[in-house]
Amino acid sequence: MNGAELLVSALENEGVTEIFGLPGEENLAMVEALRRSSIELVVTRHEQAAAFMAATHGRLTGRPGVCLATLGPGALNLTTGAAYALLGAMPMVMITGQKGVLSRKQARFQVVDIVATMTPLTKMARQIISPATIPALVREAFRMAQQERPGPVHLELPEDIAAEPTQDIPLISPHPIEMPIAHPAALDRATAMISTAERPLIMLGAAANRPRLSDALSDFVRRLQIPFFNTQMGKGSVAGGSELYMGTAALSERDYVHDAIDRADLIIAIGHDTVEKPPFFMGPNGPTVLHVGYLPATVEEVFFPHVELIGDVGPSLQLLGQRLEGKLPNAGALLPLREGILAHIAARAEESRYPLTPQRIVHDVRQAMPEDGIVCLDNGMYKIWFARNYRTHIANTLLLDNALATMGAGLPSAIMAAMLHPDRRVLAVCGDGGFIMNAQELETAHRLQLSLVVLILEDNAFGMIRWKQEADGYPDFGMTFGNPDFVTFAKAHHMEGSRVENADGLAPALEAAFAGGGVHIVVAPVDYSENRRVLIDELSAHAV
Ligand SMILES: Cc1ncc(C[n+]2csc(CCOP(=O)(O)OP(=O)(O)O)c2C)c(N)n1
Ligand SMILES: [Mg+2]
Repeated sequence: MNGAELLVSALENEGVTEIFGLPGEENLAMVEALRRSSIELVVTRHEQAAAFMAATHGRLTGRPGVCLATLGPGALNLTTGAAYALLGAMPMVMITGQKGVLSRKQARFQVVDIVATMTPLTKMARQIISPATIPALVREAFRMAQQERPGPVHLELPEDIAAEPTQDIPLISPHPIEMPIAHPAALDRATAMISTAERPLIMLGAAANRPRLSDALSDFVRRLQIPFFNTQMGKGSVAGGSELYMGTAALSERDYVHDAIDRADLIIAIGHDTVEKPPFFMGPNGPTVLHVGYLPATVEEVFFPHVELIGDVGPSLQLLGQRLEGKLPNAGALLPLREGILAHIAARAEESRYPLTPQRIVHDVRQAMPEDGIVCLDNGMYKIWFARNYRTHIANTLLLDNALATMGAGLPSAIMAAMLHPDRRVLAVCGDGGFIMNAQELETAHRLQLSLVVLILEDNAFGMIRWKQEADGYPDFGMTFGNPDFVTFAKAHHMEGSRVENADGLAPALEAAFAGGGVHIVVAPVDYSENRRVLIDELSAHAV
């Protein structure tokens, strides 16, 4: 046995079934060990995509996804994925190669200090300097990646350590760890606060989307009957309970959902993570805020909770629910605002305009997606519209990144979702800018024989920034570009492509693409004049 083989058996011991990556010569012992193992090596065409996929695996399953890259250039290509997992709290393990540490026959060729590079981007970054340390390091890496707050870790395996003969050192088995539940004193304080609130409102933040939390959270909301809204990343965390849904805070202020937020006297913020663009701004005269989280809140200028309920969120909410169920005469105080808010959001959803309006696109996508269908967004203007207008009923059915908010993650995250859920419809929604950033992964999706539809919204521009540029009063400059013919582009990748040619064309195009199976590209021209009309003009008027 050598170091690489020991590392691979330690990964098997953690239950790893696939590794995403793009190897280099420094990984060859590792690749050979993988070939002889039960773990599948899923080759991607860019390391960044491998990291996005591994992070999404962590996000959707709660178990770390694993990615692999070589030293220097390969490892550096993982860094955006590391930041994506770090800010997004997604458990991930990155493994990179390195030149030998005991002898350097190629001097400094391709050598970059990757452990130092990864240190601020991870929860832990370590070089493996002897095979003997591998079992403990791997166990520690997985424990760190998975435990709250989850995130990425990095292990560097130099090629001489990978090749070094070693005995069969015993592995360390993982065991379940139950987190402590909120203290009774904190439960008393929270109970008193919620009981006396006149206009309570629940906010579901990013951590509300942890895969294991969905049942307990949904149960809590149904028991209390307090209306709720969510942040962008908290979207879909409550199953059912849709008669209590007040909207999504896609903007920080002035949107219709803020009618409820601004009137609340208590906000029960469950799992809010301040990596997200603020769902509302706390100020001196605002509502009281109760933070419910796995970990204490981070205090910011715009978020400084008054009371905290810390501990394993599911069981803690169960205890809180027991204390409060049926004892909240004011639970529904803000509910009368619901219909008005949702009616404004749904406005013009069926408008027949071509190019299509963002509202119509969201509406037609919802029609094409079954309740359990998974929509994976890249980053662009449409993200605000999807966050605001797309209704979800099942946890983690709208994957978006409101933390690093990086372009390029839409397609890789959809590939991962399609691998994990071959029985469900999966749709990547990308702008023409973001799609091209990782378009090379179409080949990966095709090679893996996935069923997946990619919707490209075409405005020949970095639309989001163009909108901000206009909103800030700058002249229109530097944001436009040309595109390949995406239908031909699809054909060149041995897949189907279609272009939406009229206002009623999107829904049937999506339906046909899903019915056809395999990977499909659907291109829809988008009319972004609604950005200004709704998100600036209409909402400014509404705020007055
Ligand atoms: C990697 C990266 N580069 C730049 C940005 C800044 N940015 C945010 S949205 C956006 C425009 C996206 O354009 P596109 O993908 O075409 O979507 P659109 O807004 O046009 O719908 C840019 C450049 C970013 N978030 N991530
Ligand atoms: Mg665009």
